[in-house]
This record gives sequence, C-alpha cells and structure tokens, in this order.
Amino acid sequence: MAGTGLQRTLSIVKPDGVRKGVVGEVLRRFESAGIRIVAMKMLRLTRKEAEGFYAVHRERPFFGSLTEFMSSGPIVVMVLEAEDVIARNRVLMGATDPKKADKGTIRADLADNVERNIVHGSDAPDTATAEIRYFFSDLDIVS
Ligand code: 3AN
Repeated sequence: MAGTGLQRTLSIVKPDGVRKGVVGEVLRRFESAGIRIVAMKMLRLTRKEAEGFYAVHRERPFFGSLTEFMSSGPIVVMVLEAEDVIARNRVLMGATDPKKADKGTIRADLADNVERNIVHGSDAPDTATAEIRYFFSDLDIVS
C-alpha cells in the first residue's frame, strides 16, 4: 500500500483504560509498532470540554452518555507520529465495537463495549490536526 508520508494523530486512553491500568499496555503496542509518542499528558475533562471534543456527535443518541463517560475520570492524551499513523493507529485500535474488532487489536483485547472502548484515535488528517490542537500547543510537541 502506498504510504501517506509522516503524519501525526491524536490518541486518547479513555477513563476505562486508565481505571483498568492498561495505559502502559496501550503505549507498548504503539511503541512496538514503531510509532513515536511526541507529546503526552494526563488530565480530566470537564463535561463541557468532553462535549467540545465530541461536538461532531452532538445529535447522536449516545452523546450524553459518551460525554458523561469521557469526563468521569482521568484520561491520557498523546500525539503519535509515524508514516501513515492515522490509519495504522486505527488498525491497532480495531473496530469501534469491540465485539466486531479483530483479535489482537486494542479494543478486542481490552474493551468492554462500544462506548467504553479504551482508546480514541483521529480518523482523518483534518480531524487529527483539529484534535491535536484541542489538547496541545506546538511547544508541547517534540520534534
Ligand atoms: P471511533 O472512536 O472508532 O472513531 P466514532 O468516532 O464513530 O468511533 O465514535 C466516537 C465514540 O463514540 C466511540 N469511541 C464510542 O466511545 C462512542 N460510540 C460510537 N458509537 C456508539 C454507539 N453506538 N453507542 C455508544 N457509544 C458509541
């Protein structure tokens, strides 16, 4: 498959991942795949901040539950950098619904259900740029 060049994407270990103690396991999978972590922090989103982050899902029936969950505890947000990392991260994560995710993916191996699915990853270059900017300034990202 043709590469898409060096990219950055936003990854989040969601509150369920932090609660389960699988932050290290998620990071290990990224690093083992040759993906570099170029920025990282732990924080807890307010409900308003979670609503801002998931604004594209505002009309979806699960919006209230999703933003409540995402603000229910600390998360780890990071910027990943590698060739074609947006698509590669989504392969490592697996399908949104862990029941449909391929074996060996983060969600199939670690997640409970479609909402509490351990990780978030940007889905395209424009959303990656916007999502990275939501959490990090240029000065936070190592080069
Ligand atoms: P992905 O995270 O795989 O890109 P999206 O962007 O469609 O999936 O959904 C964003 C988040 O919304 C998911 N990570 C999940 O937590 C939640 N979500 C998606 N679909 C559902 C659903 N049918 N029921 C509950 N939560 C959902």
